[in-house]
Amino acid sequence: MTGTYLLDYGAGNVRSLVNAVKKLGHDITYVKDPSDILKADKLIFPGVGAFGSAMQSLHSKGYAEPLKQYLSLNKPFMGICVGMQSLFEGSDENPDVPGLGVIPGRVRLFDSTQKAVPHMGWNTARTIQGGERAKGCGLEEGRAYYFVHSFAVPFVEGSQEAKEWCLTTTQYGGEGSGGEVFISSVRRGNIFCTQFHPEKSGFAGVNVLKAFLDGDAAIGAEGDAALIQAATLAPGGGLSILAPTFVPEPTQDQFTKRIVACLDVRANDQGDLVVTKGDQYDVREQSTDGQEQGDVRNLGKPVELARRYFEEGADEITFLNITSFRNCPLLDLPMLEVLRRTSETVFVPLTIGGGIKDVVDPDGKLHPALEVAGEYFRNGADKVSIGSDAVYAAEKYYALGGRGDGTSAIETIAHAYGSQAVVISVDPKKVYVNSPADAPTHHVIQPAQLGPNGEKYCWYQCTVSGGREGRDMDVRQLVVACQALGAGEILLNSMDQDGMKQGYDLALIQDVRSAISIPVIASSGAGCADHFVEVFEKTGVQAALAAGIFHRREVPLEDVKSTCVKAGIRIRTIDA
Ligand code: 1PR
Repeated sequence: MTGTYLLDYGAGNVRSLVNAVKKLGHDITYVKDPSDILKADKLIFPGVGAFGSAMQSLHSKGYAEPLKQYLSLNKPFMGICVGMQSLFEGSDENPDVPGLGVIPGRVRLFDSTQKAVPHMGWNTARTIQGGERAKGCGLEEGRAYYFVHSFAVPFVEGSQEAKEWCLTTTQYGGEGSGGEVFISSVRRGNIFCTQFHPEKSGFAGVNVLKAFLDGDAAIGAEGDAALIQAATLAPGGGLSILAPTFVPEPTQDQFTKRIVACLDVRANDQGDLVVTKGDQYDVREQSTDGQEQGDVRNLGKPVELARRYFEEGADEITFLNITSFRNCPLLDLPMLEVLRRTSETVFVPLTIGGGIKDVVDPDGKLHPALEVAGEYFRNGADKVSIGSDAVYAAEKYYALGGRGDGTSAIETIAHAYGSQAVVISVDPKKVYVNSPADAPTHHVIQPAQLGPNGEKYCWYQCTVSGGREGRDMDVRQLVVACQALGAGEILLNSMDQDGMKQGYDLALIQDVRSAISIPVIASSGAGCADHFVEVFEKTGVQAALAAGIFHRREVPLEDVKSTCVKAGIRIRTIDA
């Protein structure tokens, strides 16, 4: 069968891409056999995870040679993220594993000394050569696209890859913060690849996919027709071509801060899955005298709310299954259906948390956390968020003298799907002390306000099971261990601030930020748009999350974004 084919090697969420393609009115067939590759009229390769495992999968499934052949025939091809990186000669991520070598150049690790790595979030893609080569690609100057990667091909002016292949560049980091310019998309002949994820880039990304699927993405521009004519297949599979002359315009860092909408989900007393919201993690209505606990608060339906937030401009959506500290058998994961349905209409990154751990089915069958996470990825999640299990993993890390043994959920999932897919959800609670000597094994700070008995100091205790149990570990110990084990991002809640609408816990966030280099999402306490400005300006955090004010329509997402823009904070403006 001819048509559009998807080259999937089972490494992550391809559901969103498939849904986007279908939504655009096209059919897509999964490559199941190497011979399918040459049957394709158009081929999409959405690489996810590590470079080495992607290349190994291509070879072990027998896809590498037909893929090279397909590319040499100059048939329409779209590579996404690792799907683009695999076309280069190799990557520092797995130095011993060669790439396909179709494009000269190597993929390098970002420098994390002055900026958070992975580069995770929205950034623009600047076309070079005055945008001529971008014609027909659906790319728009100035619009933001979603990136999530630690490795990229540096843009080196005058290099072969820059002259012959580079379509857009993107800068991550500004002057004085380790700014690096990299190749964010390539195009030559019918080969078009993006480092960013069009299927996760809202309407801007859907336009890029549409251009490719509707036919003119790679061959429309006149300039490229000339380039195609000049192309000859060089020994070693690379295309040699007459270099065009161009002067690239300076790129600028346009990396934006992310606004995340969070949906805490659980079954209510009637057994319906609802979005709920607690105050300091208590999600039940209180009687007027505060003596009795009422029903679980019901703030809406998960799929409908997620869709609303996507349309209102949320940069990411996070679902937390908050009662999954109970055993949640793999056979009965209600959030799978929520994800499946959400990914049909929501084209921004989706994170799922709660219950990412080893689970046991009623028949006694054990499913490792990696398998649980795999189910979620296949059903539309881009990241999983680990709570309680991360605390246990960190405890083990310290018990082993500061190393992992490769078995924790963090390690196994990061190894298979990449660090960027592993978020750690932290549920800390303040413990006040009179002096640092009162908590000698913990990292103690001076909070902005004194404790209830005039205490000047506090430490942040990690909890498990949705805050029900405190552990002998402070938040700094936890995040340091989780980063070392391979986590790619921290979702930093605060049990004290949750639902209180008094603003984020800035001291906590600053403390965590200073301890690690992976991105941090500030969470808990947003009560107005200015709280977002405050947390971005005072802590430099990469993302800020809120729940209650969005669910109750007290502060529209649009107001949060416009307030941040007015304050000079770079934010992805809402597109349509
Ligand atoms: O331990 O891996 O099964 O994960 C359980 C997950 O469920 C954790 O991510 C944990 O944070 C979450 N969770 C468990 N119990 C609750 C609860 O509220 N009773 N929710 C809970 C955590 C906090 C945030 C909230 C922000 C913003 N909720 O997710 O959305 O505080 O709220 P706000 O803007 O209204 O202040 P595991």
